[in-house]
Amino acid sequence: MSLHLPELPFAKDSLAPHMSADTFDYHHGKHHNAYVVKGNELLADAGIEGTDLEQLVHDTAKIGGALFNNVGQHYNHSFFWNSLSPNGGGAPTGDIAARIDADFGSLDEFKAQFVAGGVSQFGSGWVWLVERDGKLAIEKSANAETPLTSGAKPLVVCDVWEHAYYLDFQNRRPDFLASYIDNLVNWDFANANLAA
Ligand code: MN3
Repeated sequence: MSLHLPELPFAKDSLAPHMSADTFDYHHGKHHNAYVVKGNELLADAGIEGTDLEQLVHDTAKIGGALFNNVGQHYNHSFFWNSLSPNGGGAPTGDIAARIDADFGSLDEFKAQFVAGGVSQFGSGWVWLVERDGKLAIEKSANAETPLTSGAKPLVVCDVWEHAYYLDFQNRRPDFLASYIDNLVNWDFANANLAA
């Protein structure tokens, strides 16, 4: 088995009301698990083994199709759980705070651009804070795609597939994205990725 469903790095009821235990039962327990199960089937069919997830993302991106979609979704979801924290949101600290001020002008401007990026992703996908070419940037990706495969360093991500927010926010994707920045985003994870 190359892919393993990670434990959530927090209690599944600890992000409510911003993200409910019901959402995690479906999103982590069913959606993410399905990508892991299917991804392992397709990796076995393709004769690909390996446990380094970033390497598997790079390798399967060259192949594409259902194989990449399942491996990419496993990577994206694992990154998303780590991008959330019961103590998240609010003003960042450390290097990421200074870099946001330098590259976006202010936390408010960063938030506005992040929400706009997630809202403008048509259909299913993701909105990311990345470091690319030495600058912080907001990038969106469709379906299972990730900026990792085009040379950026992902810092945090928010899932904008409807399954990420429909139980808690119904169709209000803009409110979900604002709540992510205000209440959930894990700045410690962003700082750790920035420093890596
Ligand atoms: Mn999802």
